[in-house]
Amino acid sequence: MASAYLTTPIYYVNAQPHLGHAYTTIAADTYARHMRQRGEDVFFLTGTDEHGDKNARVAAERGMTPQAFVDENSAAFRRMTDDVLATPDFFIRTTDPGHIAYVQSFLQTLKDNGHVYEGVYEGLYCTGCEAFYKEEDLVDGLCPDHGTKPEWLQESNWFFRLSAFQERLLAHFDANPGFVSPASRFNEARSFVAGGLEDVSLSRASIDWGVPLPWAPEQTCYVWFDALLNYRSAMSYARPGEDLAPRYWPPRWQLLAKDILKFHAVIWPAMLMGAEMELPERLMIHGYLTVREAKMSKSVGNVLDPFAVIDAYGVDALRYYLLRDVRFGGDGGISYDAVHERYHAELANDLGNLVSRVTAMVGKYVDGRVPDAACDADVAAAVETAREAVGRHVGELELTEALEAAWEVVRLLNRFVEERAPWTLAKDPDRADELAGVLYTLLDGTRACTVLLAAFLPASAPRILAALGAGPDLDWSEATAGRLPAGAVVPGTEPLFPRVEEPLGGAAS
Ligand code: ME8
Repeated sequence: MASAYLTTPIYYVNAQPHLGHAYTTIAADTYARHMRQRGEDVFFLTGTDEHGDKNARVAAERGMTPQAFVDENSAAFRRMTDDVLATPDFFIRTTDPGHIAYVQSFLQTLKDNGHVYEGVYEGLYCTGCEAFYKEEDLVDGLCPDHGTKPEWLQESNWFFRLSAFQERLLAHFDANPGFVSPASRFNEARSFVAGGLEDVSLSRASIDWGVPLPWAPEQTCYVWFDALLNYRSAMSYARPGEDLAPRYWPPRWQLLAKDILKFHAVIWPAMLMGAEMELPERLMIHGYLTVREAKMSKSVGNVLDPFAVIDAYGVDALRYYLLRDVRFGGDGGISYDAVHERYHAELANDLGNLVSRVTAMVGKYVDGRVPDAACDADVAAAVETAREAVGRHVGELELTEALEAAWEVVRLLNRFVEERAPWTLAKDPDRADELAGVLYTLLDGTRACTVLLAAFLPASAPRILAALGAGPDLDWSEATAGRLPAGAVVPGTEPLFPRVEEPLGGAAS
């Protein structure tokens, strides 16, 4: 059985989860669910990034201890994960004792391997990014992401010899053109490496809220080193008593947005090289969801509320909308109006009505049971085409293309109803066989298509299958025509995607 390890970034808990976080988690979950359907041994990791000055400062402002603060906010991210129906195999927190122990042993390995030295750091630091900036990278003296003034820092630190890895990194990029997707991000990361690398500070003297360096416990590990290691530390303690690394390492896909490309495509692989570990196979750098042109972010505050969308339209509407409206990989504007529009046009009309109409006709014309007939050959062929395309696209994390391929079948079935007009066939007893074939095709085609869509629409897929009289099996082998057993009762359903009168208001409309 193939194993598939995939990760999302671990999110900062300095504020509440927003749609941007839900987006990466939903995308990764869609992949995880799909690969489970295909019988792969999936390990899907997400979680929270809890150390660093950013959290300590907000905690202090609230009069809380950092631990109490991160406990509360990590729980909000955990709830978000559940609310979007994500199914991680482990939810990591960087305050887990298992993670802390792993970070310490990894740092010791880096040091033992000669990649760590002591020096003095002087520079501009943005707490929002938890990163150092060069003067020339600032915009009018302000952080390009946060619009805040970075602070001047000078302290004695331990450094990671990143510069020593330039050649090896370049060789890795050149030997693995699929290492970073899409290609534009690959080029960006490669040229960053080619432009020359400076060593990076791996510890901070002035910050207490972090993992103490094993050899200099008065310093804490720079939060990005601590955070990146989550992907590897989870392997060591997610299943007590079992080292998961031999089974899952390295990750097949790591998902993230372009804001943290450099950390993942440059520092992270260099750290792994320094510890003589295998690098992740591929990084998927998706774009930003933007609201009226501006990147959504907690620090900027122009967020679109995923929970409001879920309350109004249901979780599948959120998942579908995010992966359908913005081509996965690129940037895209989102709005409550667009959610409203796609929900009604595609989920309610194309898919929901198809299920309602077909099951109602089966009730009316053939006693509410699956007719004994075969699936139409053209529909069966279209299902095969879609099955191959959905599988191929999801494998490449081309999630929008995968949805489009599955939707071809939904559209075909809608045309099939109109063209074959079961209501006309039902009037002529001599055409009973033809009617049976048409209704079987509609039931079975919708069933197979639902299996294709199940990773995208995890709440609705089981309801649709039940409505059609199909069993709950989502195994990929079911995504083929002719599996619906004749004679099964077709219970039908309440509307799957009921009308919502008004779009949500607020910032995005
Ligand atoms: O950077 N559009 O955490 P973070 C798309 N803790 N995706 C978005 C988004 C948007 N507008 N906003 C956020 C951190 N994201 C670090 C990561 S990993 C070792 C440490 C998603 O809370 C996207 O995946 O700022 C982005 O990379 C991530 O959230 C940043 O989350």
